[in-house]
Amino acid sequence: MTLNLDECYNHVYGLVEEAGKLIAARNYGKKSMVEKSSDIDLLTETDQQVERLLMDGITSKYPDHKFIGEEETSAGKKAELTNAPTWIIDPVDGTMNFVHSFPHSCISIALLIEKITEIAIIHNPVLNQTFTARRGKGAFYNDKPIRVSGETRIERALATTEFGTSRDEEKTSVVLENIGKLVRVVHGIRSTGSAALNIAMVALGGADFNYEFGIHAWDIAAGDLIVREAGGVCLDPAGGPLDLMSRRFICASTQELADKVIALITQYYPQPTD
Ligand code: LIP
Repeated sequence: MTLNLDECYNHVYGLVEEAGKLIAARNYGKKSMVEKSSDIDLLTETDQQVERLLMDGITSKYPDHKFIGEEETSAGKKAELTNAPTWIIDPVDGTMNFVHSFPHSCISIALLIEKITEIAIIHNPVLNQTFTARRGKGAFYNDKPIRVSGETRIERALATTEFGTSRDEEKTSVVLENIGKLVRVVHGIRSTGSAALNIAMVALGGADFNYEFGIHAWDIAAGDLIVREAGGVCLDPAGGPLDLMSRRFICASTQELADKVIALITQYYPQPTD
């Protein structure tokens, strides 16, 4: 039976709103946390509860759907992207922000069927920001259509990027090298502390490009569709097609701008990939 994507979108949108209430209610309180891959890669009870709520809510209606969830994967489950309907979920993107009550964290969720993204939602419940897209139907911010800026000039571009959640020396030096190169050229560089919200800013036209090495599929899957539906491009940071599992990402308002950034930045190939 073919999946009714309207029904599917409405069901998941409702679950995201419900799960978002957990994040919003706890954002300004004290949280206990544990460290995952490094002392700056954090996990809270809320990350786990939100992921569970979303997965259980989806499974109750779509028992054959598969998942790639940040917390299940961090706990040792292998991330596997097959042709089956698969939900890629980051329950709290920007966990460090959430721990510090810095109000920029979000749920990022995407549905892929035969490895093609059909549905994407990025929801920051603390500031009531919701970015959505359906393949071929445009991108929206709080229900209003959005477009990328259309900027082509690197010297007029506002960039978003992150320092990441690893203190690995080799990676850190590439991150700093790239910021050093860009800060001398671009209009400005911003970090929201959430990869998904950084990407959403490009879709909104509030930023002109975003790149990051070391991100995971759950940080970028929803943002990828939202940016493309807003008229932007998403690529591998060396050029060529984006591989959601490669842990490498760049998006930009135009191909011309992406090409200029790609020509400038130093490459990094995180291992293992997703
Ligand atoms: C993190 C992002 C952070 C980015 C990391 C990671 P988490 O996600 O929010 O901005 O630099 O690569 O993806 O761990 O908070 O879900």
